[in-house]
Amino acid sequence: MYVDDSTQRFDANDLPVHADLVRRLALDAGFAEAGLTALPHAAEVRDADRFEQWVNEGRAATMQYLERRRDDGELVRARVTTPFPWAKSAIVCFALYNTAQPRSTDAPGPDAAWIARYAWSSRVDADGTRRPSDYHKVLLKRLKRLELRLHEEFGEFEARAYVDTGPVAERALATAAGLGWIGKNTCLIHPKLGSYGFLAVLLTSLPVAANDARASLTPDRCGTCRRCLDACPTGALIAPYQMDATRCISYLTIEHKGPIASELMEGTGRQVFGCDICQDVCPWNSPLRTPITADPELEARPELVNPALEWLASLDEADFERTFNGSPVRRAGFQGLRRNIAVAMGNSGVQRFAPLLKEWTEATDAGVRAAARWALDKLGPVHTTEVVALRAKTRSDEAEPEGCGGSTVEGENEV
Ligand code: B12
Ligand code: SF4
Ligand code: SF4
Repeated sequence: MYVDDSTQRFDANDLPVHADLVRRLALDAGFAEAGLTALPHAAEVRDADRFEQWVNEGRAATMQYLERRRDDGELVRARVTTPFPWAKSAIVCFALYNTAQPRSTDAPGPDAAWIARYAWSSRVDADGTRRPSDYHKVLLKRLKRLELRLHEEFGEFEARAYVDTGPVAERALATAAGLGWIGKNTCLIHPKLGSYGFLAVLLTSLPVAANDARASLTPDRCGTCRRCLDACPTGALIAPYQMDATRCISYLTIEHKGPIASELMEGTGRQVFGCDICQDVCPWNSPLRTPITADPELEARPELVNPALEWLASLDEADFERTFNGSPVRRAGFQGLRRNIAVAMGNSGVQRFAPLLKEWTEATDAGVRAAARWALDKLGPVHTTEVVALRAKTRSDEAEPEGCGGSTVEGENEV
């Protein structure tokens, strides 16, 4: 939850912090890369304007936490110095999650779903058991380790650690800290590590050494490339560097509650949780260029790579909890995942899914029902009178899915 820290006062240590020390300590704490910027950073006004425009154009869909304003109308997360006026520096860390597994764009079998790469993560416990890991928890622990080391060096100072869930525009800070550039797909791309990386931010009251106050920025290396824009199946990348989240499969399959608009279901393809397409086609993530992570807490869970739709559909609520407890996939919820599976089944062209979809047309969840009806229709001729009647019902219910106006996700976010 957002906490108004504007009233907090403390005595910051005056010793300045240096970028090379921060980077060394961040790498020791388990990150692949790290950068440092003084706050407010040089592009704060420009980035705040971009953020404000994005929100004002309604691109945030139902993610209301992005639109939170102070009493004076200022957007809380447009500038990091709004909620954290005491912050003098931002340390931004990058954790690579690129594993050797295939890409979503590699030709799969027709009955395979796709779960976004970032959500596969796991670690092997001392007893040899592989367990799901959630990057929020994994990286927050590393940020805390980094903070502790900085306290050993600098004594008392104020700090806040965030991985995804704070009122902080992490990509803007990462750019300011010199970690990479924002690509036309809106992702932060590190010139050596690509964009399959999580961001983690430590805000501190430590001043930055004069020489390091402005990190050297990475130039935009997208050039004339447009692969991500051309590949996005739902037209969510409405222009270079501009994303309309209401159309993004990642939003639709993770954050959006209730029915998915029928005109977006086809484009959703086989994605049942998140979407990697605009990153998979990016040359900066080419397997020839991008290293594979050696991070023991972000290893892939083989069963989540190209999972069979039939297996996912067979999970009941208890299985869902068992399979995804401790994993980011849990955020979609059981019904949300089932809705997405129904959409993917419709897009698969595999007729043997029809009986199950028919069953789901009577589901209690409106999102699952609408998706199952749409999917049956999409699968085409199924020769029973019952299904013909159902198609007629689908058409009369077409008004039901209404863009992205479903129920609101409360609280802070995950990707
Ligand atoms: C909301 C959110 C989403 C939304 C909206 C995404 C979006 N593009 O805005 C949805 C649910 C769709 C989403 C999807 C994903 N997300 Co997300 N998401 C966030 C979250 C919580 C906030 C992002 C936000 O504020 N968006 C609003 C826009 C306006 O802000 P912004 O993207 O930061 O702003 C930059 C652009 O607008 C850009 N810009 C705007 N106009 C222009 C013009 C020009 C010329 C240029 C150069 C730039 C530019 O500059 C801004 C500042 O630098 C962040 C975490 C955080 N707290 O920041 C994670 C985060 C961005 N997500 C992340 C991830 C991993 C994903 C997914 C890959 C997950 C998946 N596989 O499904 C996809 C990627 C989709 C994509 N192409 O972006 C990572 C990104 C890491 C990276 N390397 O970039 C983050 C940082 C989380 C984390 N801690 O690691 N996400
Ligand atoms: S994540 Fe998928 S839907 Fe969203 S912009 Fe990228 S390709 Fe398009
Ligand atoms: S696919 Fe091309 S345009 Fe898109 S982010 Fe990558 S380099 Fe930039």
